[in-house]
Amino acid sequence: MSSPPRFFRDSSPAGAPGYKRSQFTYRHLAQLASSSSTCPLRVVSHIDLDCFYAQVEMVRLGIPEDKPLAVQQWQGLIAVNYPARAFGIGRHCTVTEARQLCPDLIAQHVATWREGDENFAYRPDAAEHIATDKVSLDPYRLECRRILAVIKDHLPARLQKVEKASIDEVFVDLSAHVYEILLERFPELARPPPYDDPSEQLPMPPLSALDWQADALVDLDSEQAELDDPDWDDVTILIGSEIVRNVRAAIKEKLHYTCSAGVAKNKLLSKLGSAHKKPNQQTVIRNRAVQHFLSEFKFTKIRNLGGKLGEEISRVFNTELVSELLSVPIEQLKSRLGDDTSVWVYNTIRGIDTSEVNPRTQIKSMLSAKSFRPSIDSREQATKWLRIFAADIFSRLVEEGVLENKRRPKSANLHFRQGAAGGGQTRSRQMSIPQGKPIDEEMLFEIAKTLLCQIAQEGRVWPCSNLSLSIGGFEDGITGNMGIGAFLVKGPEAQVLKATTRSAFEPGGAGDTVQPPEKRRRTDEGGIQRFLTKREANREADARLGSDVAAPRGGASSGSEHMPGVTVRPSGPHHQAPVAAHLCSRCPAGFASPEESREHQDWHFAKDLHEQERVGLALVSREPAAASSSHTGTMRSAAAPPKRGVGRPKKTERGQSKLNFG
Ligand code: DCP
Ligand code: MG
Repeated sequence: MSSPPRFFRDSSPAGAPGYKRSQFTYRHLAQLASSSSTCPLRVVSHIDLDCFYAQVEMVRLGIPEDKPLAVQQWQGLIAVNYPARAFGIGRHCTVTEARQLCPDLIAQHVATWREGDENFAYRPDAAEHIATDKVSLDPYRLECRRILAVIKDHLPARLQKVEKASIDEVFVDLSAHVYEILLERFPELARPPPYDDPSEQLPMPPLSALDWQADALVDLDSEQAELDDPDWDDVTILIGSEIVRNVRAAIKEKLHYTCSAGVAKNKLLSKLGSAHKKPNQQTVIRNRAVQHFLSEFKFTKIRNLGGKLGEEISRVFNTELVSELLSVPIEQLKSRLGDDTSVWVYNTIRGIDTSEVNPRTQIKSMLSAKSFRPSIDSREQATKWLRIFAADIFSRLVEEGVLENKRRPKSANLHFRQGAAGGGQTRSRQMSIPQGKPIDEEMLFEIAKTLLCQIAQEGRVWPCSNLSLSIGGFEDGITGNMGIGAFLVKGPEAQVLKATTRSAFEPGGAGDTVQPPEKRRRTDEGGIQRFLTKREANREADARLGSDVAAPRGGASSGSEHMPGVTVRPSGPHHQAPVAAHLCSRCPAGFASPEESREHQDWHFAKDLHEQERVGLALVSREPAAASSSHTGTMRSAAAPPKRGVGRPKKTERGQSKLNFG
């Protein structure tokens, strides 16, 4: 890849009089080396798997490439391979319609979790079990990871900038890598600029023709510029396209998947490029071709203009075409869209995008959800789903590096849609995730149950048509792991630590969306003494559990059996029959008031910490629950127009809207 192709000649000597000079300078070259997002020589690629879920199923089942296959979710289709598309089958079709179009269609249902089962599985009867199954995207997420690994393996580690944009697409900023290859091929570029002045123009590239091999090269308008000599931006994009071709070949060779790619100067253009010619092709948009390429588009096809913003622009300016919007002066855009949005739109339709390729996939929140048709009407049923949600989210947290404390969420939220399917009111409760102990699946399950318990306490909440657990407020590099030692510190320091720990466990924390102020627990007292001595109920529960045994793990011990169905209740001053209106989700205790119930939860928390210290665990060391997760929704940050009233489109992972609520 790094040996000079035969069609290169020598560069024109730098600074030599009479020679045509490049439009680029030595400063631009330095910007390329540092992957500056404003560098005009920048090279970015967007790589998108072809009919991704369908390919995963084909490879998994060993189905030949020319057989029509679609991936089914209940009665709908969520991925369709290219042979099936030739029959007119698309995601809009039902399975029945698709079979009418192509009787030989292989319709493979996605894997599902089944209520009460520990693991997801491919089940032949999944389509008939919409009420008891929840879609699992784990097989696709697993393949996504393998693909990412191949891509990263193929690029020099110190130069790579890869951003996972969704389950089947990545952006790669190739600038620094391209720079290195450029200098290998054209060592004269490594020389200092004439007069040591970085604003000096580069010599022209020494080439008569560029070999684009099998790339789809976006046309230029009319006779324009093809006659112009290639400049360094053409060369950098050519080198980028060589790298991408090799990456795609590696994915095909190692994992048997085809993908399509766009190669251009930024994310906006490369993304449009990858979709331009599918499947299994790459499209190159040279800088000189940008305007012509974009002018043929409807702007609603452009990233972040597909949503409400795009709709509003087409309504206001009565067009959907980039070519027509190009003639609208910036002042006119500003008068209708506001300053920031106008500038963003103005630049975008001209192919200007300086958003960074962000190698850290910044997940903002994770969501696991299920819609119930018919609705469910008991806490026991809901609790079974909470266990699945906890497993699902935990396995994604493991991927996010939570076990290594790389990132950690701060809050958990349970949304509960009350009423028959489609209608009703949404209730939600949020609480902080305790910062003093490692997160594990069980902790998430306990939190979810506590939140459910709070919602259920409101009374008259059943039936439930939709339930979702989400976590958010991710933070990098956590340092605040305290363990039980924090409680044993004396003096003012101890007060601070106690307060921190207790507030971290407060259900009524900052983001609590529903809880009325009077239900928030007091924060004026704390510490393990309080937890271990105060409540008779806690002692009783302690005795029941065994004094040095932390809350039980595993479905049976913390599942519906322990969800208080109002059977065994400790006796004592705090829960005299028949009141047990506030029931603990972890043990058989019941309480007369929500405050007592929350204090009891704090006791559980403190006891867990105690147990953790006792067994000397700094971190939970368990294998990722590969077989117990499902991907439903992950919000990510994305380069986007500035926020404004007209509903900035939110970047969600593709498939989310369709797959969230099995
Ligand atoms: N997906 C989904 N529901 C949607 C869109 C997508 O479940 N409404 C899932 C299935 C797809 C995967 O996400 O396989 C990737 O989405 P793409 O839009 O990239 O579509 P494909 O990869 O299937 O096809 P293409 O070849 O057009 O990229
Ligand atoms: Mg795709």
